[in-house]
Amino acid sequence: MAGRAGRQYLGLDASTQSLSAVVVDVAGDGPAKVVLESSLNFDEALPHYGTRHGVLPRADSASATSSPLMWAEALDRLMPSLAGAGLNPGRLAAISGSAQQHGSVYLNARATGALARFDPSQPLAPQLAPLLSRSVAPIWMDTSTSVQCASITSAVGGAAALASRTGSRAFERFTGPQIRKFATEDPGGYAATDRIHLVSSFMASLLAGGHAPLEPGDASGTNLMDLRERQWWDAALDATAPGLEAKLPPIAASWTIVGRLSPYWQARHGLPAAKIAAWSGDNPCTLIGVGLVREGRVAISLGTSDTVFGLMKDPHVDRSGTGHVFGSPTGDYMGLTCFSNGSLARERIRDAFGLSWPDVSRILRSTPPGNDRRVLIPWFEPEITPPVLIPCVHRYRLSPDDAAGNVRGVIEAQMMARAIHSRWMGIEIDTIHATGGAAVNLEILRVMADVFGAAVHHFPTTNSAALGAALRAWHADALDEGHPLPWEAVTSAVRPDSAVRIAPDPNARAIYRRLLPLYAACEAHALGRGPDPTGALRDAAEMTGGWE
Ligand code: XUL
Repeated sequence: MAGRAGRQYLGLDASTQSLSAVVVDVAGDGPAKVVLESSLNFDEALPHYGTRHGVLPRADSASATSSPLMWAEALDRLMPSLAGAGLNPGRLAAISGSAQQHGSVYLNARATGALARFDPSQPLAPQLAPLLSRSVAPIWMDTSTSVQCASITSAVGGAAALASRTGSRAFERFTGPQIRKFATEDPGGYAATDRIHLVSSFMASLLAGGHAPLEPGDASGTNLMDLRERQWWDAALDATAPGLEAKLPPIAASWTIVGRLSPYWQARHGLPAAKIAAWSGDNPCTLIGVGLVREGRVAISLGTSDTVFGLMKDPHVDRSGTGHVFGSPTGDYMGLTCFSNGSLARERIRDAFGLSWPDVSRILRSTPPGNDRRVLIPWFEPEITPPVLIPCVHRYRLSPDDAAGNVRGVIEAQMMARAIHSRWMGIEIDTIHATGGAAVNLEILRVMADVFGAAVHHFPTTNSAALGAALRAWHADALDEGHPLPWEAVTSAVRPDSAVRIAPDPNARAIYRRLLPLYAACEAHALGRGPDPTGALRDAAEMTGGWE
C-alpha cells in the first residue's frame, strides 16, 4: 500500500508490577515485526514509592492501592529509553496501550487545562501531584467493597439484572463499587473529583495531553456499562454515586484516535506528534496479542493474576456469577474468568522452600501427575474465583513441609481451578494459547495441557498485552488513514512458537479427569460448603496402587 511503508507502532502495558513496551515495524500491509521489547519494574526502578509487587503498603489484606504518580514517572522514564533501542521516532505513527483493569484515578478540575500544558523542562510526576483529588488509585486486588457491591446489586434489581446488563455481577474490584466506597467514605474528596479515569484512559490522557475516552473493553470492567449499548447504564450510575456520569469519560470505539502525543513528550523526549489510539485493559489487549480474533479457542495468561478468556460473538453472560463478559477490541465480546492467586501464589511456594524456577521445573518433571491424590488449595491472597475474602491455604493429605508435593500441588490446583471455573463459557477447549511471564515454564504448560486435555501453544512474546496494544495502534492508524485492515491481517504475525506445542498425554489426562471432581470437592470443603474429601482422596490413591 503506497505511502504506508515502514511505520512503527508502540504498545505500552501498564500492568500491576511493571510498565512494558513493545514496538512493531510494519512495511505496507505487514506482517508486523517486533523490533523492541522493554520493561521497567516498579519496585526495582522506582523504590521511593515503597511498592511491593506494584502495590502500596497495605492497611489490611482487603485493601490494595497503587500510585498514579508512580505510573506517570514510569512513563517519563521509559519513553526516552526507547529511542535508539529499536524505536525510530521519525517512523513512529501511533501509540496505544494496555493497563491493569478496574483501577481508578481521581483528578480535580484543574487537570483539564493542565494536562495540555505540562512543562517539558520539569519531570511529569510533580506536575501531576496537584491535579489528583485522591492520592492513591484502588486497584484490581482490592476486595474491600462487599457492602457497596450489595447495595448496588439491590438498587438495580439483583445480581442477575446487573450481570445481564453489564456482563458481570457486582465484584469488589470493579470500578463502580470502588467509586461508591470513595464517594461514601470521603464525600469531600468525591466532590473535589472532576474526572474518574481507569488506568487505561489515565495513561492515554497523560500522553495525549487531554482527557481521553474509555473504550468498551475496559469500561465493561466497571459494573457501570450497558454491554450491548456500549454506553454508561443510568440505573447503575444512579446506584453507585451522585452525579457520576459527569465525572466519567465518554465511551468511544476501541479503535478511536484520541489525540496526538502532546507537546510535553515532543519537547522533553524528542518524540513525534504520533497518534494516540484508545488504550484498553490488559486482558482485551492480550486477546489481540495472542491472535484470538475468532471464536472457539481460549487463552490463559499466567501473570500476577491468571486469566482464562476467549472471544465471543454474542454476549453469553455467566449464570453462575463466576465470570465476566467484556467488550473485545474487535467490536465483539470476550468471556473471562480471573484468578487473583496467580504468580504470587507460585512465588509463595517457590520461596517457602528456597527454590529457583529451574528447581520448580525439575520437581514438576520428576513427580507424578495427580500428586498421589494430595491437594493444595492455594488462596494465599483473597481469591476472586471462587470468591474468598479472607486468605486461607488448605492441604488435603499433603504435609506443609513436603517441597515437591507443594510445588506440584500449587500448579495442579491452579490448572484444575482454571479448568473448572471456565466451563461457563461453553467453549469446547481443544487448543490453548498460553502467555504471561510464567508461560516460559514448559513444565507448567505440560500440567495445563494434561488438566485441560488440550494442546497448548506458547508464544515467543510473553508480553502479549503490550504486543496487542501495538497491533491495536496499527489497526486504528490504518482505519484512520482510510485503509481498514481485517483483524486476521493485523494479527497475522502472531504465531505460536512452532517449537513449543504441548499435546496432552492420554494417561495423565485420564488421571486429571478423575481428580477434577475431587479437587472441586476440596474447594467446596475449604469454602465450608461440603464434606471433607480426604477419605475419597485416600481411596483414589489406593485404587491406583502406584501403577500409573
Ligand atoms: C481482570 C483482572 C486482572 C487485571 C490485572 O478482571 O482483574 O486480570 O486486569 O491484570
